Amino acid sequence: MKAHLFLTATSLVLDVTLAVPSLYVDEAPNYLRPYVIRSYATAQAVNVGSQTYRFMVTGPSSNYAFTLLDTNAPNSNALGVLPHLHQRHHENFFNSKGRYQLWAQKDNGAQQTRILSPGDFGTVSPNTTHTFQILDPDTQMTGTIFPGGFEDLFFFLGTNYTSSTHTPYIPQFDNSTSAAGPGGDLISTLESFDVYSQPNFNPRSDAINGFAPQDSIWHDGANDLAEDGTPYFIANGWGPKTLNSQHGYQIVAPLVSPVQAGDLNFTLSTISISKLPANISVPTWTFDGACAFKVLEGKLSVKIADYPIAELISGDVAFVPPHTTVQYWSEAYFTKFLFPSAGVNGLDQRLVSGGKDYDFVTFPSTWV
Ligand SMILES: [Cu+2]
Repeated sequence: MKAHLFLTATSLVLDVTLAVPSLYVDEAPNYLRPYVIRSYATAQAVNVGSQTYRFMVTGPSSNYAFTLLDTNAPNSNALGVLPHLHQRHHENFFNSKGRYQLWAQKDNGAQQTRILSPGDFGTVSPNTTHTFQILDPDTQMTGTIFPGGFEDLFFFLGTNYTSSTHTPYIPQFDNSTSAAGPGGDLISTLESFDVYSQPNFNPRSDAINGFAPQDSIWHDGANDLAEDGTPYFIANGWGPKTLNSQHGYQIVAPLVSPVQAGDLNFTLSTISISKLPANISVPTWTFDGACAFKVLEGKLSVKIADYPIAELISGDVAFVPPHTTVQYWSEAYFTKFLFPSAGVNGLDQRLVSGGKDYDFVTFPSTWV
């Protein structure tokens, strides 16, 4: 009799397990739901030239809130894409590893260029001409594009890529001498994807110490978020920071705030967190907008809705739909994640409101 009860209970558990999709996916779902996707998952990958694009959050998976993608590629002597602009999308470039150079120019403003090393950031609001070049063999660009759905461009241009080893990109040298991606003829047909070719843009080649023009501040002073719609760049650790001490220590470094996002209504930050001190319990959050946690360093524990706790390591992404409970904490002593968020009252904004201006990238050495 006891054995029979045990079997019944087991099959009950199995039934429940089958009814709820796993939190873990190999490709972003085609509808809005919580999920965790591992670094270098298949992620609907496509190759464009020698570049491999993986889509961790897509239009369909976020109800068109944003796209989060990783581009892994070898160093190249050529631009990674022909110069272009987007009329309706705000494109953000984060350096997850390696080095790449970014160029950006808005209207008749000065043409800016920076070489981004890990943790550096550049942002391109709508109607800003931009292009990039990959400089180091082990480079990963992490893009966040608002609103979602921009990945359709890459599905159109690229060739599907799956690999049983999940190697970041196919090991090969990039010997191209002209920009990867569509040629001038094709790129002019891409306006339905919100890509407008800018063939007259000449990327400046006069960068010294990784930047031009030479009156710029780059890795030698504070970087601010521009408020006038011009492109701007924030070197790792040199931007504004807030320390929130309400639930352990959390340092928020805003990369795009509501002012810069304008009508597109989003925020983007990095958040560096401590372990929880012994007397503090993990708060439960809910947000009005979709958001994602992409681990940059350390290990992040995330509990979303009724799913089991997920442990995220470097490069892994947890996606959280609007109005969904989420708890997060770190069992590592120092964990840092990239946090794109739809709306203007997401986690980063709330931590900033509850915190104070702070000059450092490390949290205090004693608990408050
Ligand atoms: Cu672009």
